[in-house]
Amino acid sequence: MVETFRGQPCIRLHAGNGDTALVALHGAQVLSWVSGGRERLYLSPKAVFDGQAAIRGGIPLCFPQFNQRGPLPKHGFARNLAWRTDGAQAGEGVTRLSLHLTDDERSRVWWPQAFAVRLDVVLSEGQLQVECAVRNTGAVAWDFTIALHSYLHVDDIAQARLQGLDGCARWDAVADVRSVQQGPIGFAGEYDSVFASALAPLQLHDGTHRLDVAQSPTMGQTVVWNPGAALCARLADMPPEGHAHMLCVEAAQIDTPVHLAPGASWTGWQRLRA
Ligand code: TA6
Repeated sequence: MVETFRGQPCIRLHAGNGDTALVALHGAQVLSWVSGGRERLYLSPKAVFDGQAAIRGGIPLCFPQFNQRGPLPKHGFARNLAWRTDGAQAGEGVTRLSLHLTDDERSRVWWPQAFAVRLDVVLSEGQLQVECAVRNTGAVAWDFTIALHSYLHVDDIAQARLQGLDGCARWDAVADVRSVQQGPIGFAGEYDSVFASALAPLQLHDGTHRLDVAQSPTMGQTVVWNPGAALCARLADMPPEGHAHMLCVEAAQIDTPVHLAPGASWTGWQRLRA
C-alpha cells in the first residue's frame, strides 16, 4: 500500500520479526531500514523531497553514470525520476518490492538510449538486499556506470571502523593518490575513495553495533565516502553535524563501464546484514 512520507509516495515493507524498510518511488530509493529496533540507514533531516532533486540519504541509485565520469548530470538521472511499481510481494520469509524505470521523454532529455531497469528491494529478518537489473531494449549498444550509493547510519563516525578492504587497491579521490589498503579504515575528516571490491563481506563496526556489507561480483568497486565537517557544511541538504552520523559504503561498477549489446542484460546487488 502506498503511503506518503514528506509529501512523496512511498511503500513500507515488513519482515516477520518487526524489521521494516521504507522505499520512495522517487528514485526507487530506500529511505529507511529498521532492523532489531535500530535505524540502519542515514536520511538527512534536511533532505529535499520535491519530486525532482535527489534525496540525500538512504540508498540512492546512480545510473547510468557515476559521479561526473561522463556528460550526464552528476550520478545520472535515475535518482531524479519517479519509478513505477505494482507493490510488494510477500512469501517464504521474504518481502520483495520491484520498481521499474524505462526510457521515456524525461530520460531522453539527458540520454537517448532505450533501457529497462528493475530495482528489487528484498527485506528479510535482519537483512536488506537491493538488486538491480539493467536491460538494453534498443537497437544500438551502449555503456553505463552504476552505484548503489548507500548511506549507512553510524552513531559517531570518529569511532566507526570499516573492515574487510585490507589488501584491496585504493584510489583516494581527495588526494588523488593510488595505494593498497592496509588494515581497517577509520575516519577523521573528508574521505572519498574507490576500492577494488573485496571477495568477502565488509564489516562496519559502530560502537557495539555491526553491519555486514556484501556485493555481487559484477560490482567491481566499493566506494567509501564521508564528506567530513567542512564539505558537509557546504551541502545545503545536510545539517552541520550530519557527517558524524553517516558513512556511504557503495557497491559500484565504475572503473570499467558495463557494455550492453541490444537485448543484453546486467545484474548487480548489495546486501546489508545486521
Ligand atoms: O560516491 C561518492 C561521491 O561521488 C562523492 O564524490 C560525493 O560527491 C558524493 O558522491 C555525493 O554526491 P551528491 O551528488 O549526492 O552530492
